[in-house]
Amino acid sequence: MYEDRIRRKDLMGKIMSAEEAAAMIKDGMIIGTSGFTPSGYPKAIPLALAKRVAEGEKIKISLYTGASVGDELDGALARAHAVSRRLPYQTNESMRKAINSGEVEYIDVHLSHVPQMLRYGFLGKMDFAIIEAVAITEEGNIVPSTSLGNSPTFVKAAERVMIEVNLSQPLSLEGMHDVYIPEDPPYRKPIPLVSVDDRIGTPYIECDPDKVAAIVITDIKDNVRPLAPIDDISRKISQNLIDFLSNEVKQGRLPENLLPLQSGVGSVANAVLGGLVESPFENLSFYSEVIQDSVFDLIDAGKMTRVSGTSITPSEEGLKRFYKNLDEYRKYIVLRPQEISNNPEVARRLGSIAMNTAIEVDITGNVNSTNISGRRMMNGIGGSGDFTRNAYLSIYTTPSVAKNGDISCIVPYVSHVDHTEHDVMVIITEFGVADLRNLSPRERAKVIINNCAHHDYRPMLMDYYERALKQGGDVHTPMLLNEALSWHIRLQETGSMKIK
Ligand code: 0RQ
Repeated sequence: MYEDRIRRKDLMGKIMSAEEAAAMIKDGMIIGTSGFTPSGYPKAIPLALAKRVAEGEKIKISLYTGASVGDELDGALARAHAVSRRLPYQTNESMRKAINSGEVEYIDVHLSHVPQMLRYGFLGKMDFAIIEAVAITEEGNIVPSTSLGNSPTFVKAAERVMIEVNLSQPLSLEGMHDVYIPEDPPYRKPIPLVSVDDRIGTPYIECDPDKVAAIVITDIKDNVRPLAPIDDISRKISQNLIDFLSNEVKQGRLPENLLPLQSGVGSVANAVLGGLVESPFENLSFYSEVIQDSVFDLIDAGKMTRVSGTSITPSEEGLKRFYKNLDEYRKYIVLRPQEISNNPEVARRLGSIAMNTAIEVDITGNVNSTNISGRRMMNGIGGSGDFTRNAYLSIYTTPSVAKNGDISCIVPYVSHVDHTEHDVMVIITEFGVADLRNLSPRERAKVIINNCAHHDYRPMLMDYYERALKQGGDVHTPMLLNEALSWHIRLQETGSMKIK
């Protein structure tokens, strides 16, 4: 059954149960795993580890991954209280709870930084890398599954490696990956990638067979997440985006097939990208990290011809479709390590159009993508910052309000800053587009309030803005220090940002 997947025969002796492999993991260890979104992450060993800890053994690990991972890893370990430190991104309910309660120290970091931070020695010495694979080559190298994430550097940096060979992952994923690890300064060279579909590395992760501590055979499927159905608001945001991009083409600021697109994670991002199926654009390319259902829609519609990412992140339906048509999709898709998919040098060179989602935006264009009311961690910055600062065009989309209108997503001042006004070029809500390029903070405020805010909040925002200008003294940035966070305080005290 698995013989054709473990082609280096002297590694057969390393095959063991998930329980035996998990028994090697001790308290205080630093563990790095494959996985980027609930895709291509190890499942059997983490579940076995969580069981041991739930049964009473005292183990707390530092858990490093590519990005978010499935419940078998983040959820099971968080519920077993087996994690003391976590980076760089998560979307799991149980992990989120452990982070916000202070049980887990969470380091919310740009995704492209993680591998080099590990190699530079800032993240400690990694004890084990646990990598999901579809196969092991004759040389002992690892053929990854549905994501690449940080796996190449984790395998290189870890003392030992555990491999989960997952029989549910089709062998035909082999050949889709392109693994390239840059040298570190002062020896780093330009990354030789000038086009979305360039291949610059190997189709496997290099691995010294002597480092392999365990091979576990499993068939647990990727626990992919459902995407919310596309609603009217997302549809309007998508239409506003398409109108904006069409005008950019008309003005000669973008070619007719645009520039390589990057799209964030989540239902809004998927819906916004999906809207391009109905757009006039042809021959689109995608240089991003997550490949969601909408990318398959665009490929199927003949609209998108080149796709580069670090992870296949579909819904359950999308995953079935991906597996069914894998031989076709392979012609279009390259999976890269996140250090390359999210690389600032490459994003700047290719001229990315970065489209990410905000939790809230303020009237001068600062964006909060991570902390609800400044304190409660939602997911993390993920790759949004990697792209935003380095893109040709950086766009943030958000519905104008959240929680049935009790929260305005356009606020006087953001309660946490992930992307500063210097990095954010365009804001889009269901009401319209604020193009902030070449605008001063006073000009930005008027455009954001008038074009993007919900009607219920526009007068309040305008009132704040006008009083900020009138406060006396020198005012470059319209801000009232004693009111900047007053909307969040009102929300906390009354359950709504509206004045009752
Ligand atoms: O709450 O879950 O209770 O319903 O936040 O909001 O509108 O469903 O949007 O799923 O697209 O997520 C920014 C979190 C948006 C995501 C964020 C509440 C809202 C809802 C989710 P419920 P929506 P999405 C590439 C790029 C950062 C990382 C990133 C994200 C929930 O896109 O994590 O971009 N981005 N990575 O009700 C309080 C507000 C709110 C609010 C929304 N102002 N206040 N709650 N919500 N606005 C990917 C990777 O790097 C892997």
